[in-house]
Amino acid sequence: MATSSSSQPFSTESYFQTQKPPAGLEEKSEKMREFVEKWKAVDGKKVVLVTSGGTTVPLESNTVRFLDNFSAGTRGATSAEYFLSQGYAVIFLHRLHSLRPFSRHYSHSLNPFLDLLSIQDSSPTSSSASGSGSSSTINVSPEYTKTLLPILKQYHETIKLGSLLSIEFQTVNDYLWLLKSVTESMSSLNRYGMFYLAAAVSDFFLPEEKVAEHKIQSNKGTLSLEMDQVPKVLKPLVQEWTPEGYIVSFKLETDQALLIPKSRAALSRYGHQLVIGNDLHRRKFEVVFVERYLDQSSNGNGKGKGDDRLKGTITPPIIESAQQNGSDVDLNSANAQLKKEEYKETWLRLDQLKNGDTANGKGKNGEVEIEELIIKELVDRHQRWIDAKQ
Ligand code: 9Z3
Repeated sequence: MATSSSSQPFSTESYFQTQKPPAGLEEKSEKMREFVEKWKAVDGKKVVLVTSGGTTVPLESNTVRFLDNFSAGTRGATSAEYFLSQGYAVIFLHRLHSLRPFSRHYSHSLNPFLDLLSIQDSSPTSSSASGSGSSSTINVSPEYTKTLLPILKQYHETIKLGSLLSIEFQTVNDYLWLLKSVTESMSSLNRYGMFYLAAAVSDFFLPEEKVAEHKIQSNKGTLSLEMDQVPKVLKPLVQEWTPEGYIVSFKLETDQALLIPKSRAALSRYGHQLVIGNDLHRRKFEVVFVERYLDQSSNGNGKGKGDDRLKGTITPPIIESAQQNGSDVDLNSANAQLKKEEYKETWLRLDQLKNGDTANGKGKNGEVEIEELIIKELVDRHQRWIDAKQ
């Protein structure tokens, strides 16, 4: 299974030239295109792409084994609900079988839906579900009605409006093709499109020519794998596929000290609007928004100080060319330019969860979720992004 690493790393372009599109791509793309067109026709309607869940990397084409990325899909499913309640139309691009908006409240492990129900024996005249022999009605137990009702209402409202489109992926290849396709459709929304990239995307993959056809046999002893790097599609996404979109990526770290530097590096590298940093163990009650803007004098993209300043979206050209061409760069002018560059960090916390609570629970009493705070902040920023163009 060991493969040679002598080949060039994949660029985004060479990736899409060499790796086959997944089955069903056309059909899913068409659905996403239609959804975007429908909502584009509604004046002022904002559309968000929420990506959610982990991507797999199959080790065999008749897949028995695969590598996975950690994510239950909680962040994405929860956020999608809050975007809907803020009036957005939502494309929910998610890992097959991961959590989904609304039904996530009653996942089989956390809150099995059968536990909500009770059986009531009915008189022969009442309209009821028929069981074996006797006639019974199934009710939601009164103690659960209060929490279920608002969820059910929002769910029905969403169905009625048609404001949620769910599309599934499984492998990192599915994800990349679908992301490219939906981004192309959404680019026509200009600033009314937001990208909320919460899926946990593999950094490594096995190109199809290196994938074993059949189940890898264990009788050879150890298994060595050498994987190729997944191309950084965020760069063309920001700079070519949808230059006007409001783009939010997530940075996941397990070492808290790396969160801000890595988030800043991502902003500087891709030039998008916002990175949300989260630590694996603290992600349910603490995240950090990292943004970048250039001051007025740096390269023309900033708009002065104060609340109305436009967040910078441009990597200083001198750094950009240094990144592309190696290190041949005038360090003095690069430094001068970087000094004018500013980053801003904003921490969002569910304070009540700070002491001693497990990182895997929701807010106390199931009431407060950090995604509610995140989405409120984002809706604000997105509106400012739209207004800044006018
Ligand atoms: C995230 O960081 C998400 O917040 C989580 C959510 C995956 C932690 P859950 O679904 O977890 O609620 O269980 N997503 C992005 C992870 C990622 O792959 N980021 C890349 C990186 O960190 C950049 S795109 O390098």
